[in-house]
Amino acid sequence: MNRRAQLVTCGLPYTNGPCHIGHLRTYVPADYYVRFLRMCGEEMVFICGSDNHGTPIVVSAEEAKKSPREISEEFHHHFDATFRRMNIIFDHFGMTDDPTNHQRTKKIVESLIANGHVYAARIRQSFCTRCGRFLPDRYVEGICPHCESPARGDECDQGCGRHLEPGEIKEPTCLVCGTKAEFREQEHYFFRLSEFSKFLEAYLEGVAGTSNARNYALGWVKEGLRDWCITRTLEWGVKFPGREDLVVYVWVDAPIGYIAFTEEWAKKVGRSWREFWCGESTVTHFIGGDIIYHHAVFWPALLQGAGLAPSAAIVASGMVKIDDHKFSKSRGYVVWTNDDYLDQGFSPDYLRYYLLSYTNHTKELNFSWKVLAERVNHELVNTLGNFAYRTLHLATSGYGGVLSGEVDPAISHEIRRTIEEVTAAVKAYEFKEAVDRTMTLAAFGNTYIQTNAPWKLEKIDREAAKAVIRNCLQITKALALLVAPAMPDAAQRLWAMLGFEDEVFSHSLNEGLDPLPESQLPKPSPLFVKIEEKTLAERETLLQQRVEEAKKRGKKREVLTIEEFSKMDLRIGRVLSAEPVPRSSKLLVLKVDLGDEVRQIVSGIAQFYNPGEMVGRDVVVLANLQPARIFGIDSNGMILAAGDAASLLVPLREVPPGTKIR
Ligand code: B3M
Ligand code: ZN
Repeated sequence: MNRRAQLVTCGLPYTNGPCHIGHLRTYVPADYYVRFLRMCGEEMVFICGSDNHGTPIVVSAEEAKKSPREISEEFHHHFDATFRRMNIIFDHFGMTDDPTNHQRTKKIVESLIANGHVYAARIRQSFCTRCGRFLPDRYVEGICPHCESPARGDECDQGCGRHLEPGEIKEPTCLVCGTKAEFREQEHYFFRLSEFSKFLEAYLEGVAGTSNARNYALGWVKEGLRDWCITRTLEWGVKFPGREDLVVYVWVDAPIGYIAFTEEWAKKVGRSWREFWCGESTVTHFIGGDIIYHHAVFWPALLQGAGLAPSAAIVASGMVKIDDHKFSKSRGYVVWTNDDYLDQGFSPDYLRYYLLSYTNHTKELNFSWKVLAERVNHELVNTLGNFAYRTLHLATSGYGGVLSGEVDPAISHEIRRTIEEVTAAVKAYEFKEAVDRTMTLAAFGNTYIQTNAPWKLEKIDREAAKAVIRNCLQITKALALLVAPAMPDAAQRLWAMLGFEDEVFSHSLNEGLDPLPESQLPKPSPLFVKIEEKTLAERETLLQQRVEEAKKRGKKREVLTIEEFSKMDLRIGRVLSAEPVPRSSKLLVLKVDLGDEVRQIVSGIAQFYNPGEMVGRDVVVLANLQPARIFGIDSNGMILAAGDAASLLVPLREVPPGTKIR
């Protein structure tokens, strides 16, 4: 067994918005991992904190008319409290803007400089003449130079996912005022990342964790690394040593937060942070799949450059979808941890179970209320809950509690095998497999109790019935311990129903094999409750409404510039002839005089107008619509009409055919 402690961290949430299911997709498995290994007897330290710096927070603070520190403190407390409600319990939850991190960042940057890994260079940077400032990172939007997708200043978030260096983005516009930005020269500091290629290749070959982290990062390193600009022109952040006008890039001081928070924790408990960051004990990072680059490329190079030990493992989770749509707060595809879930009275256990067992950790996870309800009702209620309840009910109603005697070796064998296999899965970061395997023990118990039917057996052989119940109680005990890291609340309740007065977490998994002491047991109560149809429908409706509202909002916000409007060639046309289109009840083919030419236009108005009444009419024509073939007839333009009954737009006073509409 590993006698050294293991430090586990989670990616730090930015303090500019509330906790949602996307966050939990990383934190719940990390919490499960930590709790599980603790129950295997390992010493685990679980560290996280909030990420307070960087432009997203400054932008949000400006919008909220608050200081970045104020807004950071608010969301810091929000995350701290929300994680606790979800039973994600860190040993320490710090803030990157606190003095420990300012000091630690300064020291590390100074040693990078002293070790020759940093140089100054003049670069072109986006500058907004209207706002009169440089536009770091999220202050600017434009086009990705690699894949031409719309991108943010420091990241191609909608396209290839690449990190963008300052000045790289094409067609930059200022996010605050919408003005086209220009490029201006400015002095910045660079980290010689390119010189770490060899080191990174070797490091990544050996790093533990999930293969997605290792493989993506190796690919990037092999593509070739460029030096990395580590300063920004911003007030908010950790000052670059010796420069009052520059702060370090948030992706420098945020991971250093992991060290600072270890320091803060170590101080509380009288230990040293060096134990973890100088190579003696291991560090494992749990992160979202979108920040692999930062943790598997920048971060190990920074640590190495500063003379510290690169982390032992990187565990990257797949992305979250909502109802098969890309997770998107602005488009309404989001589940807020408090408002939508916990405040509605749902147990943290259910969501934890779902997040752990929906799919492999590195795969995309789709959340739907329907699937949540199905899995809770079928697996938790019908399998695990049902088995535990039947066992405890039989034991208490027929025999008053735990019965004396030996557990069948075949049952002990099954329990031992489960513990071993689940442990192996957890250590391989296969959390779905671990939780599913745990549930197969519950299913095994159900089959066992059903086949042996102690309620019948007791009428012919009471001793044999007792033996069956004793076996079932042993399985129940093992289950309480095994499910505890996934569903702490349910496990604790089950533990109490088994007659224990202490905390299930003070016990090790292997105690699942130790016989239960003979004792009286309290009357059991159901472990889980079903999610009702009605509740499910409410949740689904709310999500749909939110998506609809977001659509409406999105439409309203789509504004055209006058230049864009004038791209439309709208003109008055006079209908010269109109004929029905063979085999179509909806279409008329019109010849329209546009002054200097006659156009053929197919129009879907046959249900509302006879060909005869169209001839001689003046109508509004969109003349530069892309030509199309409709029912085999060329159509070159569009007649404008309003509403479902196609009320034609006509000029109020007569104008000659071809007159431009402005
Ligand atoms: N604050 C959030 C993210 O990009 C970012 C993580 C920092 S981890 C050092 O997911
Ligand atoms: Zn791109």
